[in-house]
Amino acid sequence: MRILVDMDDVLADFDAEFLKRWRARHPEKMYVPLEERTIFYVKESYPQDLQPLVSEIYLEPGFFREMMPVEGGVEAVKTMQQMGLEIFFCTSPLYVYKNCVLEKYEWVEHHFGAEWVNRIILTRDKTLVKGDILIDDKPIITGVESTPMWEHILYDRPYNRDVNRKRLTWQNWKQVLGM
Ligand code: U2P
Ligand code: MG
Repeated sequence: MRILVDMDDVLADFDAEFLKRWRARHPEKMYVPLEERTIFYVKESYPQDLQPLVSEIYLEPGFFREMMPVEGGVEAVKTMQQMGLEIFFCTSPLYVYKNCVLEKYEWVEHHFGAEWVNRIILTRDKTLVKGDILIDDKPIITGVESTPMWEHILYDRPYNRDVNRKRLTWQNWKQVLGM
């Protein structure tokens, strides 16, 4: 059984890192609390005039490296591996990839250990990757393969709750996967 695990907002807390930086830098400006997010992309969740300031934050050096782990995620992935499951990280770099690509590798090395860097699959098209399950917070995942080999199980987030699909968190993954 091969499990593909997404990184941003599944293992690394992109939304929390963004909100922390946004509120510190622009305390006078509006913000969208995580529970009120209905749109996957943080940039699209903000009014158009603020969008350049939003992307400025997640494009800056250190953003991807300094994200906190999502609670329970590192432990869950290591437990899965100990149970004999084959784990790969399956993550998409930003289109503006300069800091993000290097820092995703650094993040995995720091939070999982150097040997786990071998398990990173970095791709803009996850439908091309072979696996049994893809755990990902993105509501709809599309690419050149119209029928990917994996089953998409949602990592539960406020902005994907309108999608009717099996979902889990790092608190209930064993029950959901029947393990
Ligand atoms: O857009 C490419 C990838 O960057 C992460 N991302 C980007 C913008 C945003 O608002 N939220 C977000 O998570 C996602 O990376 P992944 O979850 O694949 O690791 C998105 O696919
Ligand atoms: Mg994600």
